[in-house]
Amino acid sequence: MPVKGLYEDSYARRTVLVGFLVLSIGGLIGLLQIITRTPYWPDLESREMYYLGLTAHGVFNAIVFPLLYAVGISAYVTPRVLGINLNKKLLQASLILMCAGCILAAVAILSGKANVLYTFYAPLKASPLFYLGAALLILGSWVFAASVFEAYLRWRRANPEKPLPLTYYGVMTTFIVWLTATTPLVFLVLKDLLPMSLFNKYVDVLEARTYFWWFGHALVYFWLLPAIIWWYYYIPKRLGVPLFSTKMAKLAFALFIVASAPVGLHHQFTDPGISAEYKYLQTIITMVVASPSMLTAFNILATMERAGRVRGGRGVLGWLKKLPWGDPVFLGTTIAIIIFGNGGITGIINASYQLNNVVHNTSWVVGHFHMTVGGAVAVTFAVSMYVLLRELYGREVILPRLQPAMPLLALVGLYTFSLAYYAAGLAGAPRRTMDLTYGGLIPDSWILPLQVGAIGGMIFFAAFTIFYIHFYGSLLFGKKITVIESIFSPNPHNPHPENKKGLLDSMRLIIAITIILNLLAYIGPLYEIYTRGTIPVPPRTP
Ligand code: HAS
Repeated sequence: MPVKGLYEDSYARRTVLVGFLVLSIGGLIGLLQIITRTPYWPDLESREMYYLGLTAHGVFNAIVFPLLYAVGISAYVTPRVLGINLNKKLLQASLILMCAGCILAAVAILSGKANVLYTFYAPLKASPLFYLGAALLILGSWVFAASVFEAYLRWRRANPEKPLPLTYYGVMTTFIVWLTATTPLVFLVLKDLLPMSLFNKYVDVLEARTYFWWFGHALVYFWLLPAIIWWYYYIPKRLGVPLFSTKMAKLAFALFIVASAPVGLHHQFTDPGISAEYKYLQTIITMVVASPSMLTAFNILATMERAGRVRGGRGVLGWLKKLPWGDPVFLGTTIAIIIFGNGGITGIINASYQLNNVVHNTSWVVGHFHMTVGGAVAVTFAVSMYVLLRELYGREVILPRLQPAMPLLALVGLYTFSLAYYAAGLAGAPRRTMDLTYGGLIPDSWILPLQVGAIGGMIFFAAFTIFYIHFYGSLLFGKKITVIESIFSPNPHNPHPENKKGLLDSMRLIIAITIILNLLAYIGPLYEIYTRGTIPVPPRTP
């Protein structure tokens, strides 16, 4: 194996560390927020601080953290899975650009000059530093993506007939989805948002929102994909059985590539000015992009069942008892998948044109995305660190007996939070509002669910407090160890058996379908917006 130098490892160590550092700040702000917005609970933040905090919470937790984890882990697995190194110069350039981007955006947000929330809807205006920071962050990630694609091409040239290893198929998927997602965003930032911020350029709200959501929904799959890579890799490996179907897993990844982006209009059901036909078309594509998650659930469950039966489990559910529930990483990974089940199903409800009118802009949506990105994604990333702290940082994890408490509390906390927030949302409680009492006019039906939700949020915070005791504690005080064999090292037991290269290995075909589907989905709405004539409005500083 030509795994030498391993600059990838030091790259991964830095990006993952900064990612989790940023998450710890964003998470702490989340705690202040939930207490502040709960009716008749103390205000821990002023009005300005609330929106500053909400922006920081969203940008840190949902943009910076998943991006840094994704680039770090992808760098780490490349030499182990493909047996070749990433281009060091590209990695260095990407690190510098992303660091500069993070610093600029953080300065703009924390100084209160970018209270525009993580969706930065026009005509809300932030300091140019914020948009510049976002642009540099994305540029850095593009340079990283270039290193991934370049490594893939080198590997493909050397192995023209081999099927692409599933884990790398997942890495490629992650960065193709990221490129598809960020292209319309970069266009929006350069064409409208930066000029709006620098020169007070007037901006058309609907046009800007349409480009934003073209990016915005593909973004959520970019968060999810590294978690799915972990599920597909870790579960069969831990259980000592092959994945139920590698082809099905590749099909799931391919569907994520083609259908992640052309679905943004399901965030704009209530926006006037886009015809219902286009919204229906994107609703259908939304159902297509929901299917790979269901394929994944089936594939993982079938793998677990196979392992349980191999270990002697009998009957309809007897195999469940044979699984290694005492292993906190296995337990946590499974809990993340269970949480995703709930978050995913509410996503299907959101995506229904009619039902969306009931839940849009309510606390229901907050419940949905905490189950998906807070649960499936953040919990998976965190429990994966119980393995990677050893491998990446060479530290034994401290307080091992406390490890299962983290995913278990996350499960209880997130279910309590989200079910309560669903209930409040169905009763009409809005999201992104600091004072929900409305001077005493608050409906009774909101009060209890919002208070129960806050208790759930605090339990979830406790789960991550335990994680950070492990994370920072192990880095500082964990016993130094040398892990010789990575969990991603090739081994005699192949968790993803596959002999022949198939149609799904044709990245060119998949990329061509992706481009065609995106054009089909967006030519209509954009043509409608431009032929009707845009209505630019002046920017507003929040
Ligand atoms: Fe979403 C809003 C639709 C998935 C994140 N979503 C959001 C927002 C975020 C977000 C952050 O259609 C808010 C944006 C904002 O600020 O305005 N979402 C969907 C759909 C899916 C979906 C159809 N979302 C995600 C994922 C996210 C995420 C993943 C982050 C990672 N979402 C919407 C819509 C809105 C929306 C509308 C706009 C709402 C509005 O009006 O504003 C699908 O991809 C979901 C498919 C998944 C499934 C679940 C499959 C089941 C699994 C496990 C089952 C477990 C079992 C138990 C069986 C159908 C994987 C296992 C047992 C064992 C023992 C192992």
